[in-house]
Amino acid sequence: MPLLRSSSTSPGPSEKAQNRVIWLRGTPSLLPTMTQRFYVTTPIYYLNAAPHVGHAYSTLVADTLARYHRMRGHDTRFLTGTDEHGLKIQQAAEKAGRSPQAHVDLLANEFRQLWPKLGIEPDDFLRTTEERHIRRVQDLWRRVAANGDIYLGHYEGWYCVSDEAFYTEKELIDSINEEGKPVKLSPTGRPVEWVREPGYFFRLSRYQERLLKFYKENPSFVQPEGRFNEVKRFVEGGLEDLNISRASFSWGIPVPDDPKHIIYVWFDALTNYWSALGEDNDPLQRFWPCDLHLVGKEISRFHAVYWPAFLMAAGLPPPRQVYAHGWLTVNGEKMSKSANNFLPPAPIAEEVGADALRYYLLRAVVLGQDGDFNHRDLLARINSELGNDLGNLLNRTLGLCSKAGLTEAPPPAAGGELEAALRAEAEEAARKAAEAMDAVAPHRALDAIWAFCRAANVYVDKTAPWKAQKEGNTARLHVILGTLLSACRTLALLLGPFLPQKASEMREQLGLPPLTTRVNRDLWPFTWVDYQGTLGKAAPLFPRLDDARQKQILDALLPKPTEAPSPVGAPKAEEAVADTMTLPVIDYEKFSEVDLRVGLVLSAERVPRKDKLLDLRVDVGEAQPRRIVAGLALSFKPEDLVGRRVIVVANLRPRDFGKGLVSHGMLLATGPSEALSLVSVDERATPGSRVQ
Ligand code: ME8
Repeated sequence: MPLLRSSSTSPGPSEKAQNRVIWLRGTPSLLPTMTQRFYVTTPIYYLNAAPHVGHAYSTLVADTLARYHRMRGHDTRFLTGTDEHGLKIQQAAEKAGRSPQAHVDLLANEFRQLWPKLGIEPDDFLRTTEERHIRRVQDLWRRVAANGDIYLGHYEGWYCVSDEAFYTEKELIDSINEEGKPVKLSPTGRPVEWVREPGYFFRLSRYQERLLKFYKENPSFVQPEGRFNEVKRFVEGGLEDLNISRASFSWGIPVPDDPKHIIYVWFDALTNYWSALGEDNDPLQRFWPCDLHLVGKEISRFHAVYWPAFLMAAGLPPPRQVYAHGWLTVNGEKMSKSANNFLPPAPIAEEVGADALRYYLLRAVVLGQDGDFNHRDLLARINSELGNDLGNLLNRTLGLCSKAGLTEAPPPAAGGELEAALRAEAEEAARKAAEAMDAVAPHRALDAIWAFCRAANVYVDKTAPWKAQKEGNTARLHVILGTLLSACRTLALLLGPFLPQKASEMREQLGLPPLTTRVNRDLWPFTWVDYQGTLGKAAPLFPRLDDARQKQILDALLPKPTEAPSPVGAPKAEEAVADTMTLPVIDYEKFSEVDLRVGLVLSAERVPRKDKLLDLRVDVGEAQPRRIVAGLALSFKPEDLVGRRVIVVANLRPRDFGKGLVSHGMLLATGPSEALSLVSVDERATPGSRVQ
């Protein structure tokens, strides 16, 4: 849970943040006169590629949290931006035939202009090539150097340009390149190179104890907990001094007083969270230390180890929390160049609306875990959850009001048990959603809000207002419609952070003025309020997407493979006969990561226009048989395979052969593709049992 902090005084520019903050946990109404602050950041994105749905995800979660805290009356700041220095950017610019500055100017705009299209409204957008940032990076460097924590040395070791990270030998992965030669890769699977150059070092080794003490004193510093354990293990394993400059290229911020060196891109980038708050006397300094750095899981070490250590060395307080979220795949596949599936978010928002995209990402992905962006699931949720549950509720309510001849909300009335129960549901939803948002769990908040939305729909069915109308029971009809209007008003408030556009459309239809937030005024609907006012004009909130429209959307949005996929699900023939002696020796741990299972082939069919492929259904002990597409057709007739027990690689990433043909596993086989032998087991083996 992030910690909220309060200040009873309005901060003077020269006050030291550490002296005036009081930290509070959880919902804050205990100290209503105190201003609570919330400062949230996203990673600043590299400009070597266009923004995709992964970038949108982090930024969207931060935006939703910021909107929630603003509604709670907290003094809120939300920062995002772009990471524009380093060798990776210099190389990308060279490849594009532009100067690095022209290159970053062009790409930074793509990011900046994207956010409003997704309803994302950062308070600040920082570019690391801006003067205000450069000055503060050099300032931080000087502070760390003045503390005796920077020295000039000589670096010799592994560097990964894609990760912009130095690695020790033991962190690297042994692999084989396309020519079959052994190579070393970074822990993220990218190429590394041996670097030898003079460089400045940060005395990270001095900070092991202080970091461990800090972690102990701040038990929720990194979330989720599993990531925190990884960070702790890394620090407990011993810390080496960190190279924090480069001398072999020039696209970066010069080291103060030694411009032959440029500052290492991570020292530069991490400082954005602090540099965006201006100089020491800037009123924005009240936001330091930051409450929440929201990042992808792959960069938790930079944020949870190096960044607090740099800050400690500079005499500044470390951030309050780092939340490392999981990675998104697209229709079950990792985003990659070859799959051509780096999904740009703007076209999705154009097709289905920004709020539908926001809802999908926030509800369908459990923050902290890996998740999948699935186009069909997106459309299904728009129709069922947004259209049927939410849109219809508002539409039915306003429709019933209009039938009853109401242009104003009826006067408040207590009603009976059903009304009391719905009011209780609303208050419970508000409480649970606030708790979830305080714990950085937007998906849980939406679960709670939807439970209330469904309860309101059930209330309509149970109270059957059309009956009251038919019977001429106006008093009862007014109680029901008044309750429903109040429920819709509550939903419009609860959904404000998640669906900002639709929430304000809901308010408009209900005849409510636009919501304006103010520091120290809590607008969260913890208590039920009877809606009173003049009703607005009804219009469908999420019009139903019929089959034809869904097809049109899918045609527009589904990634198109750029290259013909290789025709087999099983390994290529030449790989299958490769001499294993050329492969590196691996530990049992590594082998045990491959989930081999006994499978029973239930059906097999040829694939039209793919003469090597067979489309199989294989029982691997799960609730449903798996679809496995394998390159077996030149060696087997489909009917020969049915009933055979085979060995399935069950945890291989799904592979998309195009046109909806997705393989969820691979069969072990050997031989050239026209004379394959399948690896099989005898009939005693139960489908689904592990092979090890
Ligand atoms: O690492 N799923 O920048 P970057 C979810 N400049 N989130 C994803 C994602 C995916 N598949 N792919 C990317 C950098 N992201 C540095 C950061 S911060 C001081 C410097 C999101 O452009 C996620 O937030 O590689 C991840 O951490 C970030 O984009 C990486 O962006």
